[in-house]
Amino acid sequence: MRTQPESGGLARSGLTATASVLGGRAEFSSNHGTPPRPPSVTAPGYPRPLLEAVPPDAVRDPRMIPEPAGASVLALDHITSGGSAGEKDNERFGYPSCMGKQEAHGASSGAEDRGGGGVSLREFAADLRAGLSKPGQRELPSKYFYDEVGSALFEAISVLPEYGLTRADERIVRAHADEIVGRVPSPAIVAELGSGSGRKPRWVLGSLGRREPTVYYPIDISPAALARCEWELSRVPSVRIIGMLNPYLEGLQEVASRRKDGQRILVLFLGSTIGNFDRPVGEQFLGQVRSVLLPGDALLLGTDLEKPIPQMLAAYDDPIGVTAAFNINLLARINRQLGGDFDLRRWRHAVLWEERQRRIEMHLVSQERQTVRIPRAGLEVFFRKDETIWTENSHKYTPELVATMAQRAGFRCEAQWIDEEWPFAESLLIAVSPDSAR
Ligand code: AVI
Repeated sequence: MRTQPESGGLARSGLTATASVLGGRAEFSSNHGTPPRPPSVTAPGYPRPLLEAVPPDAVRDPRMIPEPAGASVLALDHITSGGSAGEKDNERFGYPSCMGKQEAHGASSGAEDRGGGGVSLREFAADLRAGLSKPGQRELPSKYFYDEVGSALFEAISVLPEYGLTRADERIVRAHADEIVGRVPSPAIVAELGSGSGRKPRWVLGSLGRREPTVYYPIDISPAALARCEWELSRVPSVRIIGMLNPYLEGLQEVASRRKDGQRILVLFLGSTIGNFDRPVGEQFLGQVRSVLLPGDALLLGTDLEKPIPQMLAAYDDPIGVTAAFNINLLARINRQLGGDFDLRRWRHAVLWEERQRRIEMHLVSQERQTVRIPRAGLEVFFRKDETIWTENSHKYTPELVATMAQRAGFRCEAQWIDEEWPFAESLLIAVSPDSAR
């Protein structure tokens, strides 16, 4: 593991060499059939889908969307909810996560119909209508990957030999927890955007707990994810856990409002979740996080780095098909929750490296002409052969780009650690005052 914590500066990583290897056009990889035509992000070229529009009222009619069995609202004393209005702009881009936490950006809280992972079925239906009726490239927000099945599949992805991201993230945090904590002034409280499995924050919390009694606020809109996180971390000495059932920014605001005089906040945003945002939205999000913090507060940001294209493609198209199942489960979820009749065997998973945006894209390819009905979303959609539904972006970074983004958002990069086995960066960003940022 390469360590580059240089106080007040960014040590060179040597990883820039990797970037030059990544020349050339977008590449496709699929173990599940012939590669699809590269989908176009900027130049549509597909005819408008055949779509039966449904009067908006029909969608609002609660009778159209029955309550699912076992709606996922857990009653946990120690989980607090500040209610939710929604980060509609950001939410449009489908904030991702590994535990349904991308729903943290706009899903309404309360006793609404839920489809698992805290998602409202009305919202799901509305997002389907918007994404599948898009002229040109159709798309679905990646936040809908994470129902119970999708979250389990993501857990499986995270242990695949081809997908080193999660292990690298954890390795760095584990190896450098003391150093990370040592760079955050005392006393500090910790807020995590997304509650994950609890494996990664454990090391930081352990280290903080040895320094001083501390409070950890995981922020997630999935009660199940918060409950699991709390269970995983309940034995870390001197750490009190208070789950925040909120969208990320609302939760963070709530945490900030609870801080006592002199306390610092350490925000954890791990797992390269930021890579699933569109780049400008990711940067904007960092700025929003900064606006909730005070100068001197810290953000530990995990970002997956560029690596040779075949390695990146394999990470999202593993030979045993777990990622394919993860992708196709999105259609299965539509069938389960909204009564869709997607024939899953007529779809295949496809992955490409988009050179200009420097991101992996995941798509679902229609293997033949077909019409799909989704009654509870009021949709009937015709798909041409080889037409794709764009389901996810996973942007990749260079260490320098992370530092630049951070700077534009009002942070300075205090230190960066890079895993050598799987290029991945953990960057400790310190909020600077607007004056010193100029
Ligand atoms: C959650 N997120 C950072 C993952 C990623 O790598 O972009 C989601 C994922 N999609 C396919 N495999 C993993």
